[in-house]
Amino acid sequence: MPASALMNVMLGAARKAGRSLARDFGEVEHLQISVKGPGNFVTAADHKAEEIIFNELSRARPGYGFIMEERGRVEGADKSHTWIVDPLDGTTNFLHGNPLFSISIGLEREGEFVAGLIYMPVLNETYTAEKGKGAFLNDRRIRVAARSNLADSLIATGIPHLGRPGQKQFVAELDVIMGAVSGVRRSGSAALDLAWTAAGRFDGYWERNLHIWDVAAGIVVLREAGGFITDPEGKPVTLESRSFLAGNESIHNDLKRLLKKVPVLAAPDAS
Ligand code: 2AM
Ligand code: CA
Ligand code: CA
Ligand code: CA
Repeated sequence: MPASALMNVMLGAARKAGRSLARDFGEVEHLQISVKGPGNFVTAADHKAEEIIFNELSRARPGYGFIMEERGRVEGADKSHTWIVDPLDGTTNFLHGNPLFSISIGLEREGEFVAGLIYMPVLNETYTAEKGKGAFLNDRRIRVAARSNLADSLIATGIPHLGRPGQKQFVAELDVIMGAVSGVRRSGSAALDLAWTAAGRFDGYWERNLHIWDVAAGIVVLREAGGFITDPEGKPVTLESRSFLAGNESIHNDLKRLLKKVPVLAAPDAS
C-alpha cells in the first residue's frame, strides 16, 4: 500500500534522524554524554536526532505542537494536533553498541492517538500505522500473535534501572508472571517492545513508569495490528498514562488478571 502524505512526512523525518543516529552509533566512543540522573543518560545523538525530527515535522506541518523527550512540550498554533517524539528510545543500548534502539514518532489528534512510526535504523525495520488503516513492518501487513495460552506465551517487559522507583514492585510482578508464561524478555526499548508485540514476536508486554513518548507510536501500531493496550489495571491510555499492558485480547486479559494478584508493595507508579 502506498504511504499517505502524512506517513511520508513521518518517514522522511525518521529516515533523516536515523541516518544521524547510525553515524553516531558508528562512533559511539566519541559521543558527548551527559547524565540526567543515576542510570539516566542522554547523548549528543539524542539531541541531534530530536532537532532533525523537530525541524522536519515543523516544516511539513506548521503549527502542530510537540511533546518530545529532550525538549519537553512545545505549544503550536494548532491546538488539536501534537507530535509525540522519542528521538532515541533505548539510549543505554545505543551507548553499549547494542543495535536494539528506535526512533518513535506518534501523532495525537484531539485526545486520540492517530498515527505512529517506529524506526530501528540498524535493524532496518520500520513499523507504521494510521488509525483504521492497519499496521505494517516495512511494506508487509502485521498482526499480533494468535496465541491464547499464557503458558505458551513470550512476554516482554522493562526493568526499572538504577535510580528509578518501583524495583521491588517489578520483582514481585516478575515473580508472578514468570510462573505463568513460557518466557520473559527485556529489550531496553519500550517502542521496540510494542512494535515486536504488534508483529507477533512477543505475545504481550507490560512496563511501569514510562512516559508517553516511549509508547505513543507503539499504541497505534499495536492497535492497528489487532492488539489491546491499557494501563496494567485495564484503564484506557491517555497522554497522562505512565504504565502499560499490551497483547492480543486474550493475553492482555490474562496478564491483567495475573497482575491483580501481585501485592502492592508501594505506590507502583511513583513519578
Ligand atoms: P530511553 O532510552 O528513551 O530513555 C526501557 O525499559 C525504557 O525505559 C526505554 O523506553 C527507555 O527510554 C526508558 N527509560 C530509560 N531511562 C529512563 C528514565 N530515567 N526514566 C524513564 N524512562 C526511562
Ligand atoms: Ca532518555
Ligand atoms: Ca524512551
Ligand atoms: Ca529517548
